[in-house]
Amino acid sequence: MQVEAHLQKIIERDGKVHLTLIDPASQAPERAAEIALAAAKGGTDAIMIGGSTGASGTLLDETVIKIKEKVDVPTILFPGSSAGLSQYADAVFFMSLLNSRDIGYVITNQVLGAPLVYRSGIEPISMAYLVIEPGGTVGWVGDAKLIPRQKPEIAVAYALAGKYLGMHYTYLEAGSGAHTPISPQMIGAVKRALGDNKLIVGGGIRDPETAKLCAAAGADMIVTGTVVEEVKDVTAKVAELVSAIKS
Ligand code: 1GP
Repeated sequence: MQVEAHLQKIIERDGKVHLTLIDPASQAPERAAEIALAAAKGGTDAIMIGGSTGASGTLLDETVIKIKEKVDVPTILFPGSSAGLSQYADAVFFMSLLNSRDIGYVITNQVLGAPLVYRSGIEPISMAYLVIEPGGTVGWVGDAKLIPRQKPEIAVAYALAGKYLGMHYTYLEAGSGAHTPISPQMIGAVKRALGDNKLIVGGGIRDPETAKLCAAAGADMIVTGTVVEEVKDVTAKVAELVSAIKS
């Protein structure tokens, strides 16, 4: 499956993409697969699998395998380090945390992981990953020099640097469970600078209104994780989010 081309087609057809993030550390693989199936029934376009802590090894492999048994939508790894790779996924967001102070998150983990990506045939999708205030766990783990919420121009400068380095996607991350998502002003400024390059936005998006606001501001893809893991009726919640961003 060519995942990047597949997502591009969805953008051409629907305007926007919805991604469901599942953290293997949050539940057993069987439950992760149930959530993924329910999200797919609600209309999500792909399942992202990963997390900042504990999403590796057998637990990660089993989570990917179980999810793939249940759903047809693509599975995309969202690794917190080179340990976040699994040969069973369709693709990986091959990302560099550009505003990290730790060279490990900028390039060393990528060097360690690249041979596995090469051997396994997982599709790498190049991505500039930018952590914005408040940043949450990923900001702390990734030693990010957090981009201030009210400074879109700094996010624009990073996004342009990523684009000029050849990255296809830019991800504005507020941190999983953030109390405030990325501001529409920052999303709009970054999308204007990126042009055709794809913009993903996530962190703290819990309801259709916020998802719609982020999509209308210029996000090509919206990620929701926490809300999907917490809610009882996953299919209904995802359907609400999907219809809000695609309408
Ligand atoms: C985290 O952006 C993602 O990496 C999703 O965030 O868990 O807050 O939806 P939430």
